[in-house]
This record gives sequence, structure tokens and C-alpha cells, in this order.
Amino acid sequence: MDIRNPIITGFHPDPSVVQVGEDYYLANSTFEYYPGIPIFHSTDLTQWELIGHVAVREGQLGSHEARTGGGAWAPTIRHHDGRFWLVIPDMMGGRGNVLFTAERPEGPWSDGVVMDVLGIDPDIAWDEDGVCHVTMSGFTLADDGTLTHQGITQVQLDTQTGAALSEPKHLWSGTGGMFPEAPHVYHIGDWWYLMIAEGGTERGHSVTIARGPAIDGPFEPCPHNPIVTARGSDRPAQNTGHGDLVRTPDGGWAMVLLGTRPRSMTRAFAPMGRETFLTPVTWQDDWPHAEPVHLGERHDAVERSFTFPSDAPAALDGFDPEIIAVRQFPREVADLATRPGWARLLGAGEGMEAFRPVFLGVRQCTEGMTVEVTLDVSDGVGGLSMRFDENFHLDVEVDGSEVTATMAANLLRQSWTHTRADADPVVRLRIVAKPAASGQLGVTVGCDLLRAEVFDGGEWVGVGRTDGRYLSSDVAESFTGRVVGPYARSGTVYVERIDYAGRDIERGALQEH
Ligand code: 6LW
Repeated sequence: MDIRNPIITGFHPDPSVVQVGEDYYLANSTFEYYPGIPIFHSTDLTQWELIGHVAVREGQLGSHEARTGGGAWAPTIRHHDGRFWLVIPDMMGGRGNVLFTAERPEGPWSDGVVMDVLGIDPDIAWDEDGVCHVTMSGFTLADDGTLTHQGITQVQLDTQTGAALSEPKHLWSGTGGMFPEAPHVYHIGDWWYLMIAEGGTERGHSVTIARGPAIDGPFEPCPHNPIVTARGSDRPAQNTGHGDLVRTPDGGWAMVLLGTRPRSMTRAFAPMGRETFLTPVTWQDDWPHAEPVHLGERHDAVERSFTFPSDAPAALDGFDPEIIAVRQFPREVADLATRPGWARLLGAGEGMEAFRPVFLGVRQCTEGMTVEVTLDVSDGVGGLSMRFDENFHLDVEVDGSEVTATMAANLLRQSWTHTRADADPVVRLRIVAKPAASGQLGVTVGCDLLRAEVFDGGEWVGVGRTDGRYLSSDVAESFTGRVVGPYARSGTVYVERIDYAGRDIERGALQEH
């Protein structure tokens, strides 16, 4: 298999995959962003196309109120009884663990049933008698509100009501790594397998597996656990773990899993957060062996233009399905009807520090990139932002002739201003991420160099520049990745277009730095 990892680029963590005939469908977590839970389609496991989302309506997820780090976490997608099933933890302000179903993978998906389980990362599977089992990273809740981790637990489920039909049963706690989570159960040959992630989703991440005679065990661990990890290695793909097994088109096996592409000499900073990778799996003595996850050669340039309304066939209310918004749907952020060809943003008095900013973004999906926006700021103040969350963002904002770039890294903040020579209310702004070499900014820049620029007097003028390490999942301690796009602070800001141009760096260059 010619694998060009990551198979799905930009922040797309916690992948789960299902095969139906010759088709594959894959789901990811989306946290506080809408539309929620993308569904991708492939016929070869390497080329994926976004075909829909599970959460496109109010009420399906609680992401409107999701706290930072919360929202739609790790899904499991399965096909059973002629239908698609997806279970997901909707955390920290969300609904809890929710079960969705759909006749077709692109949707529409159901409103969702909240399952009476206490845990995260639910898996859904049916035993030989058709009994539904939900397996999760389980918790118990004490009277004083304390949650205690219980390892991997399982209950039988009434799929109509979401009621648990049995007490949680402890199945396994892994091999001793922290956070045993992301369980999936499979019936392969004579065995039931329980595959999990452990070690935490950072550099210690791994996949381990156990097998037993029945869906609820007892499980014996694989003698060569972990079957996947990048820990202790200097591989360009790190954090590898949180996998789901699948048959390949030629009858073999593979695993989809999350990983990162961290940069710097120490591979310490991941600008795009966790992305989706693929690695081949072989079997020996009824145990799986996975290959270490390779980054692969990936030099295809990405060029995308987003206009309003979108001409994408699956456009959501006129918005390209790749456009995402924070704790609200793009349609709640922008109005496409007022001025044909423009998205209208109404500022609410706050910029990107807002819990629910007036912002539309696309994921950074290449190691180097330029995102440019064209805005009309005649009646408002707004700009372009590269966001991790409300505490970590780089903004370039226009207020009349003043252009201000601000890097916010939690409690640290630095601003630069530039006075425009041009008084044109239609203004072009861009943020450039350039995988950097030592010596830029006068210091060693180990991740990438971020530049915020305005088109002024016929040329691009730098407003501010900063070290991309501040906008990495490691520093922001974030489950997501960089998302870039226009926002409004106050008044009316019109957006004409968002242009993304990017490419990955040569692998040789990555080794060098
Ligand atoms: C996911 C869990 C995890 O549910 O992070 O660190 C959560 N581990 O597996 C969000 O990706």
C-alpha cells in the first residue's frame, strides 16, 4: 500500500473507521467546532473525501457550551443491521455519551440518544446473540463529585433508550500506561480482541491489545504490547496511538490512528495538532503486528479558495463543509444574504478572546501555508486570526488606517501596529507560516515562523511576526490544531474570500531541523 501519511491532514484526531462492502467511512473528533464530527469516504484507505458531518443541527451536540478542551471527543463508527452507528463522548459542557444512527453515512444522522454510561471513548459492538455492548474508558463518581478512573469497562445497552442493561464490568486496564482509553472490540477468527490506547495522547501514546473467548473477556494481553508507539524514537510522526483496525481492499489489515508531525530539533511542537495516519498490520499466531508509523512523502501543494456562498456540492447552508466555527454553526456566525458574494460578520464587541468569537476558519493542513482574506471594513473592526483557542491566537486586525497584529499566548501578549498608506476599506490580510530554520527573529526558531501581513501601497507589508511554538498543541495544551480565518470585533465586517495555499516541506529539510 502506498501510504502518504497523514491520510487526513489538519487537526483530525481520534479516527474511527468502518468498512461496508468496498467503501470505507471514517469519523473524527471536533471538540468545540461546528459542524461536528466529519465523515470521510474512501475506497482505498489512502485517499479520503469529506462527504458529510454527523452534527449539523442544534441540539445534536452540546458544543455551544463546551468548555475549552471539551466538546465532541473520540467517536466509534460501525455498520450493523443495515444502519450506521456512531457513539461519541460529548464532554465538559456537552450532553455526555451520545449514540447517533443514520441510514446513509453522509447523513442525515439522528438527534442522538444519551447513553446511561459513565466514561469516555465509547465503542459499540454486538455479540453473537445480537446483544449490544458499549465498552469505554470507565469512571465512577463519588458522592463528593470525584471521578475515579476504572480502566476499560463494558455495559450492555438498550439502543432505543440508551439505558444500561448491566452493571459496568471491568475488562482490562492495559499494560500500565496512563489513561487506558479508546477501546474497540472486534470478533476476528476464534477470538474477541480488545484494543485500547494508553500512555496519554502525547509522546507516551501507544496502542495495546488483549484477546479472550467472549466479548466481555476474560482478556489476556498480547505478549508484544505495545503494538504501536513512537515513544523513545525520533520518528517524524509522534504521539501515534488511538487506533481502529480495518481490512484492506486486498484482504490484508491496517490500522487508522492519530499522530502528530511535531517540529523543532527535539520534535517538540506540533502546529497542526493530531492528524489521522494509517499503518499496515499483519497477523501471526492470532496476534496483530503493526508497522511503525511512517510519515511518507507528501509534497502535493494545497490550494483552496473559499467564497460565499460555497459552490461545494455538499455545502452546509451555503458554507463549504471545510469551514468551521467556534461553539456555533457557520450559519450562526455569518449571513450570506445581505450582500451577494460576501459573508457578513456582525462584531459583538470582543475579538478572538471571546468564548464564542465571530469567526470562520479552516484548518492548517500543510506544514507551510499562507491564508489570505479579503475584507470590507468600512463599517467595522475585524481581521484574520490563527487560533488554537480563546487564549492562544495570532490576530491581524484592521481599525480604519491602523493595522494591529497581536500574539496572545495565554497571559502573555505582544502587539505591533502599522499605519496604512492605503485608505481603501477593502483590505487584504494574510498570515504566513513558514517552517523555519535557526537564526530567524535573531533567535532559534524551532517550529515555524509566523508572519502577519497587510497588503498596503501595492505590496505585502509585515505587521508582526512571532515564533510558531506559541501556537502549537504542546504549548496551548490543546486537543485541537491551528484554525485560520476572518473575524469581526465590532460593527459590520464583510468577507469576500479566504484563500489557502500551502505545502509540506521536503522530508530532508525536516531531518535537518
Ligand atoms: C479522547 C481521548 C483522549 O477522547 O483525548 O487523551 C480525548 N485522550 O482518547 C480527546 O481526543
